[in-house]
Amino acid sequence: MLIEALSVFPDMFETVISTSIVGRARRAGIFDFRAHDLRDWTHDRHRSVDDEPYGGGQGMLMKAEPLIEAIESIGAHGPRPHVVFFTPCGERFSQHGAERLAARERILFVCGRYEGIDERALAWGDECISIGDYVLTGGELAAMVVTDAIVRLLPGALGDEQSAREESFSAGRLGGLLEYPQYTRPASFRGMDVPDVLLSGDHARVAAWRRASALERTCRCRPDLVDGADLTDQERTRANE
Ligand code: 6GU
Repeated sequence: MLIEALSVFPDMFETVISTSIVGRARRAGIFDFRAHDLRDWTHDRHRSVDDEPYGGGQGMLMKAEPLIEAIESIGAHGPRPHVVFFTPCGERFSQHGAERLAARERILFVCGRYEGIDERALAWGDECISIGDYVLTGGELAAMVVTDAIVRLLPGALGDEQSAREESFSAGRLGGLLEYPQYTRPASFRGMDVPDVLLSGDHARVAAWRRASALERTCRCRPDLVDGADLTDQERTRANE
């Protein structure tokens, strides 16, 4: 997979793309990443990428021409990229969205800055993504969040193929519940003890405790997820108490 970013701050991506699991996956050839400087597609002396909004109002907008020229010229070689605009007006990103994007051969992330993007440029995109209900100064961090979520799903990116599937939000073993609480050594620390059941060696009891804990935690922290979770009748009853 090839992931590219179009940005006025192309250097922002370097650390994320070369560190830890994402960095290892890149060095292993599981994906490649290229950042493009939007100013390379400007033609004026000041290399301007923004201008004032028609109709008035505060702040500056990203101009359509450099964006469109850049998208066309980046896409002119190789497979057609799936073009994603990052803007707070996009559809909210989710694990399902990560799974969808992870199946693409080539993705171009277009990172918005300033107060917004000239609406006409959006026609050159396949979708708009927001990473949540808060406002960032630009789409670069959002693009890195999405890159991280995608890369760890690519075959071979994680040491253990299972680990991408069994955690929070995946449709796997936990059926859309949050992950259960976990502990490692020591068993006792500053008066805080690991639950006895986890030390019991009784795998069925451990599994039952984890399932009940995942349900309890989901009810407490993310009640919005409970409706869509895959629960037994008994769990559904308990969740509604
Ligand atoms: Cl994609 N961009 C900006 N500027 N702010 C955001 C966002 C994106 N997603 C959430 N907030």
